[in-house]
Amino acid sequence: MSYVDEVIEQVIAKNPAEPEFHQAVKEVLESLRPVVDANEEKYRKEAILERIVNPERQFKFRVPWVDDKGQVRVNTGYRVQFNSAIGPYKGGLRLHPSVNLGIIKFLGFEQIFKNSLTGLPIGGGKGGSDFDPKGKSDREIMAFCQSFMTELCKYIGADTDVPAGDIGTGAREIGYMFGQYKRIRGVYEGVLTGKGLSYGGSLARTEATGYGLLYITKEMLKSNGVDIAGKTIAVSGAGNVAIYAIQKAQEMGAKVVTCSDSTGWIYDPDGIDVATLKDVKEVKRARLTEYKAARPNAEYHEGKGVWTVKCDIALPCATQNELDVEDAKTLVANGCIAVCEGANMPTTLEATQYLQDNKVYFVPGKAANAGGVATSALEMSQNSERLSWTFEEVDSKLQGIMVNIFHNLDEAAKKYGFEGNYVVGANIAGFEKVVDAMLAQGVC
Ligand code: NDP
Ligand code: 2IT
Repeated sequence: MSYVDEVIEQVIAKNPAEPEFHQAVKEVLESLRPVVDANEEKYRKEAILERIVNPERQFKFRVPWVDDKGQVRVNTGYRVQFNSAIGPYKGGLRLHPSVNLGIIKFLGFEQIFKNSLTGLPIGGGKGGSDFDPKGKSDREIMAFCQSFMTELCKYIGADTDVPAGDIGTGAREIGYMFGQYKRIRGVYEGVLTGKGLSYGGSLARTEATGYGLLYITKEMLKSNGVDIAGKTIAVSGAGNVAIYAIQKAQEMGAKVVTCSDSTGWIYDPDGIDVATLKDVKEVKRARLTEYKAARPNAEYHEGKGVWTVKCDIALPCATQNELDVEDAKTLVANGCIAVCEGANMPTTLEATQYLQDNKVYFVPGKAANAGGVATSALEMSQNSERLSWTFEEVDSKLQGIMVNIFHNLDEAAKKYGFEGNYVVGANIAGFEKVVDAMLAQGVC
């Protein structure tokens, strides 16, 4: 049996009931075959694949907090410190009822290669909790965040592990967590990114994931002779990534006609109105029915359906496995030419294969959404030098990073004979740097 197949089998046997983690490992290891085959003897002796699929460390802890009725509630907190070969662990905190160890491990595993692709010195990690922020009062959110950080603060630090936002964790939650970290540890340091601008946050971090997604999408299309201006785009999600992806796509002259949340989706034939969307989601924290109420020309539909809308480009920006093979077939039948992942692993393995077989340009999340963590690393740099850069400075560095990521993965794909396969390109380009650092650092 090949080394790759052996390790995939081991991962499944040793981590039962973690299907998302299995999926992420399969996607990465399958596409590393050309590199692994070329170095099989050395990698086997050094157990490179076994080391890369096993987190360096993982924490699971109790998070008790008191709700507004005086009732004690208990959630589970996680932090997985996956790989520190190229820098301190870096990755977000997800707050969503679906969170479990397998989900955090899939996200942490992806983060290793994503962070490597940015070219910046950050290792891979991820954390979160099964806490559901929906419908909670500000005081309840603060109570949860303080309790969560009371335990988490033992394992993190500006030079060891630097968490950030993800689903359900935005500026409000980061603020409460930062306050609690400072109070317990007694140090004012860049231990979290995505902070508010008044206490060490970076300009353009809020926009970075969505903007970065559009910078790489535009560069990828350009290199294939396609202009993004004038294209129709379907976006899923209505959170941090989706909102700023829509904004930048419109600035580039494309028309975005959809967005969605966990209960329904919007089709707006006039193009999504970003100011209305921000008001509904960032200010009122309401459902998309409020968007429809403010925009009578728009349609609101319950459930899932964004991928049924005819589009040239699809940008999934909500959550994992939200675009399956049936959706992929519909997109292809409707003439979609590109899918670029704003979310982490939003496309199933079968759907990815179908899209690639049908010559749809496909940029995987670990490359396409790397602008968020890259800008987090820029926030860490600013915190270390105790300076703040201008919006333009950060944004221009972000553009440079995203363009660079595209060319690195394009070249890695070509080098191994997989021209145009950006999944293979991203995984190989991300992996090579991490392995080089792991080999140099000996058995650890
Ligand atoms: P937010 O919490 O801001 O928004 C998430 C959006 O996706 C919301 O519209 C939410 O709907 C929807 N959503 C979440 N879970 C589900 C679900 N199970 N089914 C249907 N819809 C769902 O998160 P972000 O925008 O930050 O994150 C979106 C994706 O991007 C995630 O995969 C995240 O890991 C990834 N990502 C985020 C980065 C960042 O910097 N924030 C960086 C790189 C990747 P509702 O409002 O109803 O909950
Ligand atoms: O998935 C991701 O890359 C993030 N949620 C952002 C991580 C970060 O450290 O900014």
